[in-house]
Amino acid sequence: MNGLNDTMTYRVSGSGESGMDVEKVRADFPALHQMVHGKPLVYLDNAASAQKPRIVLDTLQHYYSKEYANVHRGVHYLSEQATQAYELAREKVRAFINAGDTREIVFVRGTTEAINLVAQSYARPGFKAGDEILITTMEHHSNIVPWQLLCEQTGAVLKVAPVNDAGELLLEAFEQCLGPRTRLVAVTHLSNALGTINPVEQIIEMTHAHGARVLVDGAQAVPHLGVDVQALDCDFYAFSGHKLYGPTGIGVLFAKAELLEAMPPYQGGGEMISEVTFEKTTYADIPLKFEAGTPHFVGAIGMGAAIDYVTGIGLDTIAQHEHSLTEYGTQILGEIPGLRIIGTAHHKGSILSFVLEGIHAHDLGTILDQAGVAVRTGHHCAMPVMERFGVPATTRASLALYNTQQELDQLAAAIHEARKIFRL
Ligand code: 7TS
Repeated sequence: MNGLNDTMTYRVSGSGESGMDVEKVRADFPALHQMVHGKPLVYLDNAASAQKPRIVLDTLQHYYSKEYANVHRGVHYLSEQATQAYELAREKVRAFINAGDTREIVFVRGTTEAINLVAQSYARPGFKAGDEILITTMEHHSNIVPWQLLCEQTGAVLKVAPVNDAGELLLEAFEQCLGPRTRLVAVTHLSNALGTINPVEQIIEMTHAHGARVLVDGAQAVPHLGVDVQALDCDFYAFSGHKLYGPTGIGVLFAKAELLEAMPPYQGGGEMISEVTFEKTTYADIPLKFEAGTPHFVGAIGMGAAIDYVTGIGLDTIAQHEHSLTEYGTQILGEIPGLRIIGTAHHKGSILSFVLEGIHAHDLGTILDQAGVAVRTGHHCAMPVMERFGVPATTRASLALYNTQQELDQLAAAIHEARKIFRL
C-alpha cells in the first residue's frame, strides 16, 4: 500500500497564503461530504477526533481483507507481511517525530494510555512520599488523573503551575514550582481547551536543570505542529492516532531508550516476554516489552498511512492554512455581541473556545448542530481550567487542515441565528 500524495499536488497558486488546495484536500475525506439535519456538514470538532482521509480507510480495508494475520508470532507469509507493515509503521512514527531509534516508539491505545503507562511503570516504582509531580492548570484530565492515582499510591505530591488571563503558562511561576523534590513535569504541548501552545523547549530546559524528567502530552500538537523529540530533548512524548487523521484505538508513547530499558513492563502476557517458566519470566527487549497481547497492528499501519498523508501535504503548509483560518475565525467571532473567547494566548493553535452571554454552551451546541455545525460543548475534559476562567463550559470550534473560511462563516451565521432565537 503506497498511494502517497505528492506534496506538489496539494499546492496551487492563488489558493490563499498557505498555497494549499483545500478543495482537493476535502475530496480526500469522504465523511465531510454529507448532510446533517438537511444541512451540509461543517465539522469543527477536530480536537475531539479528526475525520479520516481515503488513504487511511483504504489501508485499513486492505490489511483487514488481504494481508491479515497476527504479528510477531507466525512464520507464515501473511503474518510476516503484517509484521513488516507494523514495524514499518513504527519507523514512520519514528521519522515523524524524529526519534533517534524505533526502539523508543511504543504503540499504545492513545495518549491516555501512554500517560498511565509512564505513571505506573516509570513513576510508581521509584517515587516516594513527598516527591513532586508538576503539571499546569490547563491540563486535560488524562494528564491529571493518572498523577493523582500515582500520588495516592506513593504519597507523591501534585503541584500545579498557574496560567495568566490569556491562558498562557506563567513561566516564572512555573520555574518557582520546580524544586529539589520535583521528579517529573507533565505538560501539554497544545491545550485542547484554550489552544495555548506551551514553550515546551524552555520548560524542558528548566526542568532538566533541576534534575527532573519531562513528559509532553502531544495529543493536540502532532496534527498541527512539526514535533522533533530530539530537538526538544523531552523524556516522554505521548499522542493519539485518531486526532491525527488515523484510526481510533492506537497511539504512541515515545520515551528515551535508557528510560524504557529501566522501566518494568506495564502489562504482562503475549509477546512481551523472552522466556516464561513458572519460576521466572524474562522480558522481550524494548519496545515489545511494553506491548503485551495482540497489539492494534492494523491501527498502527493505518496511523502510518495518516502520517504519510500529513507529511505528504507538509506540516508547515497545514500550520499556515490553520493559522490563517484561526485568525479569520477569531476576527468574525469577535464581532458577535456578547461573545468572549476563552484562551487568547499569543502563541496559539487552531482552537476557538468561547462563551456567549445569555446562552448556555449546551443550548448553543444544539442549535449549531441543527445548522449542520459540529462543535464540542462542555468542559472538554479540562474542568480545572474552566474553573480558572470562571466558566462552567465553553463552545469549542477546533479546526483542521480541511476546514475553510466559508465554514467559519457558517458557524458565525448559526451563532447569530441562535442569538435571534434567544431574543438577544
Ligand atoms: N491530552 C489532550 C491535550 C487531549 O486533548 C486529549 C483528548 C487527551 C489527552 C486524551 O486523548 P485520548 O486519545 O487518549 O482520548 N482531548 C479531547 C478533546 O479535546 N475532546 O475530546 C477529547
